[in-house]
Amino acid sequence: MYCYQCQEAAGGVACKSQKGVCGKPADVADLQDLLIYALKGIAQAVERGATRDEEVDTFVITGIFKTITNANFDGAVFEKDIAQALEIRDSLIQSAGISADTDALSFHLKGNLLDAVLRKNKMVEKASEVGVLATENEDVRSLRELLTYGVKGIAAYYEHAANLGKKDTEITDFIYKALAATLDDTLSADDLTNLVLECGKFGVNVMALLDAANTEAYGNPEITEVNIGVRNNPAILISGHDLKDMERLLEQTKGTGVDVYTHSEMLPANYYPTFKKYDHFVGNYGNAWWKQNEEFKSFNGPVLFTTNCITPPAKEYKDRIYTTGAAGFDGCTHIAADAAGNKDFSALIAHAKECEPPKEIEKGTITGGFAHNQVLALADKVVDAVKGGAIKKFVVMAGCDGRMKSRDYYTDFAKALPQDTVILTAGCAKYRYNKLDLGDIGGIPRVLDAGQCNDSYSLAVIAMKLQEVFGLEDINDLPIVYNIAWYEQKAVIVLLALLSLGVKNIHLGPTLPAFLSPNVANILVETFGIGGVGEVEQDIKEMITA
Ligand code: FSO
Ligand code: SF4
Repeated sequence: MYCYQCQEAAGGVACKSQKGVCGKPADVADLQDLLIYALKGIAQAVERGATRDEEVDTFVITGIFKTITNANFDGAVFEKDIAQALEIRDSLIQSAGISADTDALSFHLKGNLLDAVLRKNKMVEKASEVGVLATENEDVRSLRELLTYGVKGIAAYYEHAANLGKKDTEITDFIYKALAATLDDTLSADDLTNLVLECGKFGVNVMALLDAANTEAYGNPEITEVNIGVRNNPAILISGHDLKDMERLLEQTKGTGVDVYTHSEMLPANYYPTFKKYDHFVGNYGNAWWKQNEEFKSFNGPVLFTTNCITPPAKEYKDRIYTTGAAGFDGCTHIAADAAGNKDFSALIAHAKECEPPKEIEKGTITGGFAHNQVLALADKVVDAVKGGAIKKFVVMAGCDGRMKSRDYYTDFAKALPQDTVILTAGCAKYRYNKLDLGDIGGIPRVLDAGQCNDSYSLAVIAMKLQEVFGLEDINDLPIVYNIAWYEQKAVIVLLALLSLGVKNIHLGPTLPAFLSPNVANILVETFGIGGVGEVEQDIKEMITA
């Protein structure tokens, strides 16, 4: 295995042996590389004129999503998907009459790849032929991987939007174009850089598509006090990002005596008017994804993962883990959609009834729901506070949380911010400071949580609105600084999206991605002023008070 797609890559370089820091076993990492390669084969066929349908799009997008950090650890799923990907690729090649022999870019042979998967002793060899290190030039490799990870983020957000019936072939066209480009040796580093920037543009589009899908289906998020305590009923905990699954679970648990709580990235479901109507939807339990080991033990009931982030479950609760959609873990029950697209969560409900109610780990409430519509409803108040000097700066601290000690930086940074600053957040990064009670400025809370990582789109909408209100030519003239925490590939697309909107001088931490070669990192520094993070005191001086 050689994986360096997330912020926790071993030693800041790559996970290379036995198991990744995330717990992904080497054979699953190899299978993921082989699947991505097989999907790139489909992309090549599409780029050469084969006509794909929505079924192929769904397969490709879910396949990509499964390879995101902490989404799916089930080797059998990847073996099956690789075989299916090769079948799809071959039927596309055949129906379009593409000749693999005469084509300038040769297709990998079906026998080779499948054979490697089926005869495991060949797999490591084949995976290393098609994985990250297969590209020798480190800058080309870096750009190809950056593009692939951006596409992974797009695929994840696209799947949620598509689950709610929102589709856009311009976005799927780009996914094929970008995947095929990563195998194209005729492209220069400049060509790939341009594709990376284009990827950011599609990142904006896909987040806008998902925003429309979520808000049209469930209403606009609104200011909400979310309960973080518990009640005395058996319950199900739901994690991940898929709001359609959230709706299904709330509907199916109605009147059963089983309560529902959110965990980690599902917290923002509490902000949607449609979901608030369910009185058995109690609130949020616990914190960010990496704390699941202790929190799932005390929760007592079954847990449904609708997407990443899964950490390998402890034996005390492994039988209570259920997955759906792109998520998967070997030995845990996976609930797939039926032919009509419905999902049956009755097994979880029956399981919950046999379990003790959740154990209380904290009490009280946290406030959120500041997506673009809610913030714009408060626009006059916000603008007055800025004009009157009560708010001097907004600090975008969106992104991810993670288990590394170095992420204490974000709690310390939030605490050290002057009282006249407001944090704009989205994603699981918020758990580093959303229970600190940082107060408010004239009724405007000092932490405004827009929602999930994809709701970083809301933060961009808010910034553009402020730019308009203040009549500024450049979005970078706003009193907004960006101190973003990243972890996995959805954060990569959020970053590329912000760059495509012209945002400069973003600080990215706790460490810069291992997949950026020194030259590619330089391009980002020189073109966009991207920087890392240092010591809190110094960073506050440079970013806020200077
Ligand atoms: Fe990921 Fe980051 Fe959305 Fe978290 S981008 S890690 S679980 O913020 O939220 O999926
Ligand atoms: Fe390592 Fe991250 Fe890859 Fe997991 S996803 S193997 S932690 S680089």
